[in-house]
Amino acid sequence: MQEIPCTARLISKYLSALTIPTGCKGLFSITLKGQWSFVVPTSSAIFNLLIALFVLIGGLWIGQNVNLLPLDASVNATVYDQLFKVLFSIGTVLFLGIVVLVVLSLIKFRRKPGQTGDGLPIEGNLTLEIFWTAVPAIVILFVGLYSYDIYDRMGGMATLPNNGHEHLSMSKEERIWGGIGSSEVSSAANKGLTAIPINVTAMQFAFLFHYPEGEIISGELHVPVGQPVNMRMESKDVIHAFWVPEFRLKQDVIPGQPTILSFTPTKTGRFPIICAELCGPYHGGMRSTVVVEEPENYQSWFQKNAKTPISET
Ligand SMILES: [Cu+2]
Repeated sequence: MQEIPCTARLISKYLSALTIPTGCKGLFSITLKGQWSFVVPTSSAIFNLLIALFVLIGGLWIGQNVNLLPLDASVNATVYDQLFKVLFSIGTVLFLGIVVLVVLSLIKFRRKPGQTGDGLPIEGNLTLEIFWTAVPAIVILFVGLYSYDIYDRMGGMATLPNNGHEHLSMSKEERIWGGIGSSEVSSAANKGLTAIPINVTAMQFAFLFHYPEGEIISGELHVPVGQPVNMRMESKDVIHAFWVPEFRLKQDVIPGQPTILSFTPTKTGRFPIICAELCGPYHGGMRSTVVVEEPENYQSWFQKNAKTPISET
């Protein structure tokens, strides 16, 4: 006879301790280590309702109160976080629901002592099939529509005027792809704020930031807090991606197809810029820093570095 592993024997010992007292239809009692026990009404609608409520409220509470994201440091971070909270809540409710169902089924439908026959020959359940088709369909449709709405609010669907880059001689035929935050730039323009234009060049394995207004080329991105920044990004070689987790922004940087990324930083600090597209052997080291400063500090950095002749390579 094959030897049963220790863990399996231990689990079976614990499960065999869960007994249904004779004469207690619809009840089962759990006795652990013979020290304490409790009785649960398994068939009761109230019990099922309580479990469903626990899963729903518990999942929603975790989704709304457990924060897995880093500091939010840009205008659209708060918009993104709303979507994340909704997705995390849905995910937690589903996860808890599945785990609770599996654990309850393990206890309720376990093999009883002396049971040697096969299980019931169940051939399908139309109600159940309609239920488990409809629920995911509704959830996915809601997530899709809500994500689209958030992307739209971030300015992802806005038309791409050549904000702040008028000085660049771009042909009319040139297509610019993917722009997040364009609406921020236009709403800032209405308030009399001008977006700072920055050209980003990505290459294996670095980001270069070019400030056309001061002819500055920097390996570090410096921006003032509270002012919109409009970046036009292009790659010299392969596809890279500009990602700042604290800004909740990620945009591909593609060779031959400029992409636009706009944002307004809301908190000062140094945040990591990470390449988020596998771009070669040193992809993991392709990092830079965005330094968000008070406007006066930014101005002094800008004045110090402006028009410094740096030879482009
Ligand atoms: Cu890269």
